[in-house]
Amino acid sequence: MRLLQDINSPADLRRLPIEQLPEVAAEIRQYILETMSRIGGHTGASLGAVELAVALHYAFETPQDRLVWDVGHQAYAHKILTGRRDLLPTIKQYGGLSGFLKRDESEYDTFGAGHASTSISAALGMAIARDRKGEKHHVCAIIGDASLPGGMAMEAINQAGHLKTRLIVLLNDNEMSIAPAVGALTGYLNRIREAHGYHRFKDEVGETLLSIPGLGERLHHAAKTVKDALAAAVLPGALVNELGFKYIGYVDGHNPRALVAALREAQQIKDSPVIVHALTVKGKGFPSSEKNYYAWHATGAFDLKTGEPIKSVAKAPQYTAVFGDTLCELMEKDEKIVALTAAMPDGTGIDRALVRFPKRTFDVGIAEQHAVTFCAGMACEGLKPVAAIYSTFLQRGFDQVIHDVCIQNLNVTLALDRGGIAGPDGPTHHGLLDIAYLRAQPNIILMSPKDEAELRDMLLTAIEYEGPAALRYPRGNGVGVDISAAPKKLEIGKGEILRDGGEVAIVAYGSMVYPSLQAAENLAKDGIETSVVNARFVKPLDAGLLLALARTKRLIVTVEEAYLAGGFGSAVMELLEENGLQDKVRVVRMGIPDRLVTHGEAKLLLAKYGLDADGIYTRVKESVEVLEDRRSSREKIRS
Ligand SMILES: Cc1ncc(C[n+]2csc(CCOP(=O)(O)OP(=O)(O)O)c2C)c(N)n1
Repeated sequence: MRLLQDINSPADLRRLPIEQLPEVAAEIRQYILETMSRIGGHTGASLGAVELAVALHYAFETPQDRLVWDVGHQAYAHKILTGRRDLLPTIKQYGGLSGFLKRDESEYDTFGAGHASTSISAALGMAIARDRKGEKHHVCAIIGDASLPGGMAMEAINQAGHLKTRLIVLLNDNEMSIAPAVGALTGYLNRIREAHGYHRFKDEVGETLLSIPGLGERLHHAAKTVKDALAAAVLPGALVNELGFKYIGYVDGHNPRALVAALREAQQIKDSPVIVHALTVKGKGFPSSEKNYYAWHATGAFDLKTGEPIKSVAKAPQYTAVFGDTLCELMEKDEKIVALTAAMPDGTGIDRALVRFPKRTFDVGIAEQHAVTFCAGMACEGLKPVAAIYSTFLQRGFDQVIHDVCIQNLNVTLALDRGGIAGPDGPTHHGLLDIAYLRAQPNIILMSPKDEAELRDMLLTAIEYEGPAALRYPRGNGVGVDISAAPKKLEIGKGEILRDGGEVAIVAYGSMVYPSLQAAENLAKDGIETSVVNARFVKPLDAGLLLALARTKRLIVTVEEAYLAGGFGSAVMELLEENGLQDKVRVVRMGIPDRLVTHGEAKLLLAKYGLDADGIYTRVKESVEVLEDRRSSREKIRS
């Protein structure tokens, strides 16, 4: 780290001659590789954006000039250059750097991110604020080619072009999302690349024509008119100019000097927004990641020499894999089932269906809102769509779930992966809100399996249910139960009693069932007998079962891996209140309080909120003790 060791802020970088930027980039790349090989992270995405970060901080006067990164997963070089170099080894770990951008982590992180396609909207807002305040600095949004077609980015481009605001958009075009980028706009960007080849050819022909004595000028002019018409059909002009943007490109996104020149040219454009189109290679600079950039978008730890992942031995299959395989099994039997992912084929397990049923499986790109309404349309015509979307990303499709699916009571299945604490990706990625944001919606049923076998049953139940259905399951491995039985339909709104006895009932939802059983065993050792109920459904609740518990137990403890506000426990309390039983039984709700949950290992975070066997044991024990104290005080008063 000859140069990097002295770069503690972008101002230090800007003191270097431009010739040294490639060396700085090489040092950053090596540092990212060495660090990621030990701890894992968004390796490929960040390797692809090293020169972009170097050129941006060189060409712009940051932090006065505002850089607004989209998603933020590719911004490791930006973090290294902005005073966080030595903290990189803590990234995504509890108490360490965030894996994304965070306003309170650095003044250089002008806008928090994690979800895609927000940068142009935010940057446009900042540019408008700058203009209103009479300030002069630049605002530059950085966005990937797969995030550009996201609805929000398109809406922002539409407004920016209309307002003619001074704004720079740097397009980081590596032809990749996590999987290969999809969609017509991707095809358009590819055509720009091809057309540039044509442009060079055109210039060469023009030179030759000009050199013909006497006729050259006229021939050149005629040729230019015809070819410009042709060019307009394919070149950026067709889209970009019509929307009021200027276009600079394309630029080699791994050549800092070329990038700095393009950005400086963009800074001169005062009367409209401008797109700088940089071509990059995801995973740049490491043979394994360049070859297999799909798998290298984000990685675990790996061998720095061979690129081979350092794998931990998994005991049970991941929920995602069980979901993907079960879906294929069901698609085999029922031609009406169609499957969908929004740019996350691997992450959701839809990759299997994409291979086996390519005509019935869709990757719509980063377009969750469209994904939901697209499913609604298919359901109107009798298909049975299954949309596999992370809990956190379905937040994007909130209104679409209400307006297009639930109000019309359409047969759409929402399979929410990463329901619960997502771990190292942190607050933007935790799936802690889905119960609250879905429970109030009309017609929908909501469920969550206790293990991977029940996930199979619930998927079938959701698909066969004639109306909207959502199931949520956590990130990571199942609990290791036998999954060889064929999926069976569950009775809607029925929970199951797993353990019976005592004056206390623990009613657990989804991922919290097994820890509750474990807690019950430990409590029994202390002489506290508890019933344990697997709720299965939060909507409709098993009213019969819950009301019976309320009438017979002294304490009900609800446990969920979700925000308490609007969650499962709230639903139980509402049920008791509706039936006048709220004073009959003491209810303790366990879940996530109204607080931001940081990033870190999921196990650690769950323990922090008492959502593991030990935490449940302790909470139940304390609650029982409180009840005992009250009982003995009452008895004292009576005697
Ligand atoms: C709304 C939303 N959906 C899905 C994702 C998951 N995701 C993270 S990065 C990414 C791909 C982004 O591709 P691109 O913008 O081209 O950047 P690159 O990683 O190629 O640099 C996706 C789909 C997300 N962050 N936000």
